[in-house]
Formats: sequence, C-alpha cells, structure tokens
Amino acid sequence: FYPLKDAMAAFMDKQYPAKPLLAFNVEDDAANTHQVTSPYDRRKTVGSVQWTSKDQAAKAVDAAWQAFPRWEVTPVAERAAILRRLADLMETNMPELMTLCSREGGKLLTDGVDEIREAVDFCRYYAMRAEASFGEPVELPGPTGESNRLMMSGKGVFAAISPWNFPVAIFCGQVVAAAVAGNTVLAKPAEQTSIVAHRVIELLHEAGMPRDVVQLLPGDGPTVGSVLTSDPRITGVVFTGGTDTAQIINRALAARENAPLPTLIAETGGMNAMIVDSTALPEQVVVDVIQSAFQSAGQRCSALRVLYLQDDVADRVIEILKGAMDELRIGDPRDLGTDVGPVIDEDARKGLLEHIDKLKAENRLVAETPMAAEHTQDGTFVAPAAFVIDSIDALTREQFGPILHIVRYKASELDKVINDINGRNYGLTFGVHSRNESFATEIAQKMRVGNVYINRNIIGAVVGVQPFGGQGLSGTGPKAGGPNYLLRFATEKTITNNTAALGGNASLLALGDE
Ligand code: UN1
Repeated sequence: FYPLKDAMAAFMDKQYPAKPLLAFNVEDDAANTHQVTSPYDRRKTVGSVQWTSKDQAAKAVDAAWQAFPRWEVTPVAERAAILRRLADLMETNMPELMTLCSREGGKLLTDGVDEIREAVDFCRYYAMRAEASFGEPVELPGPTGESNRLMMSGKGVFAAISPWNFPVAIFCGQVVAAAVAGNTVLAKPAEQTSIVAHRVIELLHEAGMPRDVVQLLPGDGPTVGSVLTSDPRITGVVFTGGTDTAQIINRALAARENAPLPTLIAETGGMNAMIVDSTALPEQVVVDVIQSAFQSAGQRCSALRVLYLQDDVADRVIEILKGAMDELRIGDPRDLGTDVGPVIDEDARKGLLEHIDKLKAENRLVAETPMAAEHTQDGTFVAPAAFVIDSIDALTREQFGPILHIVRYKASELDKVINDINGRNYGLTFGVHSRNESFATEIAQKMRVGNVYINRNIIGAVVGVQPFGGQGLSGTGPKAGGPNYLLRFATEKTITNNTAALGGNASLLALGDE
C-alpha cells in the first residue's frame, strides 16, 4: 500500500472541474455548477460538477440515436478492444481513481483497490463474453436448401443510471456492458460521485470509445434521470440503486407512448440475512459478520442487515462481537489504520441516526463502536451499532449503513425464520454458518436469493466467479459479472435464407412446410 499511497499524494488536493461529456461541445454554465465536498471533511472540496440541462440531455439522446447504426455494425473485436484498453488505463491510473473514490465517495483505500480491480475485471470479462456471444452468427440446423443463422446485436440507446457506493466499478460495469453489446449509452452517474465518473469516461474516450457512443450526463434524478426515462427513444435502462427508484423508473418507462417495450435491468436493495446454527464456530462467525455488516461502512447492497443466532450460540457470538466492535477504528478513510469511514452524506447520516435513536430508545442496543470526535467532527460519520430485534419484520426499510440487527431463534423455529426472510420478498445475498454440511446445503436451497454464501462473509462478489444480483424486490437479473449478463442488452435476429432459390435444388417439401 505504501508505494500506492505515495503515488496518490499528487491527487490529494487537486481540484477537478467536471462537466457533461457529450457528443457536442458544452458551454460553461456557472449557475448550474455544484461544489463537491468530501464526506470525511465537508470543509474540503474535490472540485465542481456542472449538471446537464434538460435541453442538453435531449440533444444527447439525438446524438446517441444517430451514432447507433454505425456502432451496431462495428465489429465486436473492435468494441472489445476498447474495453481492454480502458482496463489497462484504469490500472495505470489506479492511484488517481482510488484517491477520488476516497475524497469524493469516502471510501477506504482497501475498498478503493477492490473497486478499481472490479472495474478492470468487468471490462476484461465483458470483452471476452462479447466476443463469445456477439461474434459470428450461429448456424442452426434446418431443412436442405435453406440456411438459418442466429445473430445478436445491440438494442439501441441505453441509459445507465448508477449509485455512489461503487462509483467506478458499478458505473463502469454498466456502461461497458451496454456499449460492448452494441448499444450507444447515456451514463448518469450518482450526483455524489460525478467527478470520478467523469475521470472514467475521459479514460474511456482516450481508450478509443467514440464520444457519441458513450456520453456522460451528470445531474440529479428529477432533471437528468427523468428526461432519459421519459424519452421514447430510450430502448433500455440499466439501473443500480434503491428499490423505490427502480419502481419510479419502471413506471416512467411504461408510461411512454409510441415507445418500444422497454428493457429494465435493475439491481436494487436487500434485506440480507445470515443464519448461524449451534454448530458454527463463533470466532469465524464474528470475523465474517464484521466484514459483512461494517466493511464500506455497511454501504453495500450485499451487506448483512439481519443476523439470526441460534439460542445456544447467541451469547458467545454476541460477547465476541462486542469485543470486535470495540476495536474497530472509525476515521479518515485515507488513513491505513481506519476500518470504518464516513457514510456518503448528511441525508444518509440523518436517516441512519433516526433509526439508531429509535432502537436505542427501545433499549435494544447490544454494542456500539466508540467514535473519537477528533477524527470525525467534520465528516458524516455513523458509529457501527448492533441491536437485538424480534424478527426481520421489525425493519420497515433497508438501512444502508453500519447497522446490524440480531435476532435470536430456537432450533424449533427454523422454518419460521426461513419463511420470515423469504417473506420480505427481497432476495439478494444470504449467509449460513454451520459445521453441519447438510443443514447448510438445505438452507441454501430454500432461500430465494441471488447469492448464498456458506461459512464466509457475504460481500465482495468477484466478477466471473460469483455473478452478482438478486430476485424479487432486489432486482431483475441477469447477474452482473456473469456469463448471461450481456444477453439482456442485446436483441436476437434469425436470418433464414432460401439458398436453393438462387440456382440450387429448391426443396419442394421445405416450401410446402411453410
Ligand atoms: C452493491 O452494493 O450495489 O458483492 C453491489 C459485493 C459487490 C457488489 C455490491 N461486488 O459486495
């Protein structure tokens, strides 16, 4: 880490002016420019972001449509090569991108490495998958005198709407998936992390992506997001973020008139649980719970929210957990000794503190990490906290931060526990800790979720290894970083050719069959 830290120093105080990166030139507009501050120190600015106006967004859609026919027929090898060059450029620029993730998104340095690594993996993985699925048309068997070929191509114009919690990995993963599948892309980054997104798109253009094929539209949901989702020329939306927002997007797309039936690829919230039975190893459980619930300050949709502890083992696990939570260090994410950085902004902190205060008032607090004022006074920090609740049904919404809820259960109540978790209709990640293998396998089968983890933490899905994404209220699938992801961005065309018509022996039988 130390050489990386030295390389990062050059970018620690740099001020970044970010603006829309569109197919056409964008005039400076001071009235529409917003200052960006660091979540760990709101007195420090990272730079400024000029938001996209409604008019610019509409013109960007025009440009994307005009670029589509040319991009659609660009050989897949050429499209994939751009992704591979972007991967190389992100690796070369890792110190700068990590610094921005930290300054703008409040991410720990270790999280920053994972983040950039994941973005690089997405580029290389999707480049490989695109070449496998979008290369030569597949010849299908058919009657004599006729050829049948199945080919894949892009659908049109995609809007990519991404969250602040993975401002490089998820942002970049969406954009490159849509583009390599043959679509033109309008990328709307989260308002909180537009500067690092701007840097990634600069690198993408440097890698050879035409400026009208991928455009960057910084701004907020009501201005930029709603222009995109109500435009009848948008063929599809790829979205990661809250379930509520996905529903708003879904309704906006469906309400359009004279628009193609839309594709919505959504990866949304979770109410992720872990079941620990009496055979589990308490020390290992605690290591995995700490990572799952508090890494990235709990701001992952994969994070653990509800820990179910079987009665016989609950006291022991809680005792070790308390000790471990006491040791966590909250503070500046750029400090290598920090375990838990800030949450993204004041709104996020307020919402989490409201939930924490309510549970404290009910005397449910089990453990809380001490927070030193000197490291945290200027930022939006929330101390990791654990509470005992009666069941997952006590939670009204996903709490996107470092808050763990614990439920004690008796062995005889296991079926109810499973029903309660499945009954919430979220279905993203799930964990089980048990040394009884058939118990773990049986539970894994019963849970209606996208990713099950046995005897380990439940975050950090690796591209190509653990394809990531859920079901129900957690998303539409297909799984990001999985072999089928690109297929949802594409349309299939069958070309049937009566080859016999041009001088061959026409098969009367085949004609008759028609
Ligand atoms: C998210 O938080 O939106 O498994 C997704 C993980 C990450 C994905 C998290 N690869 O934790």
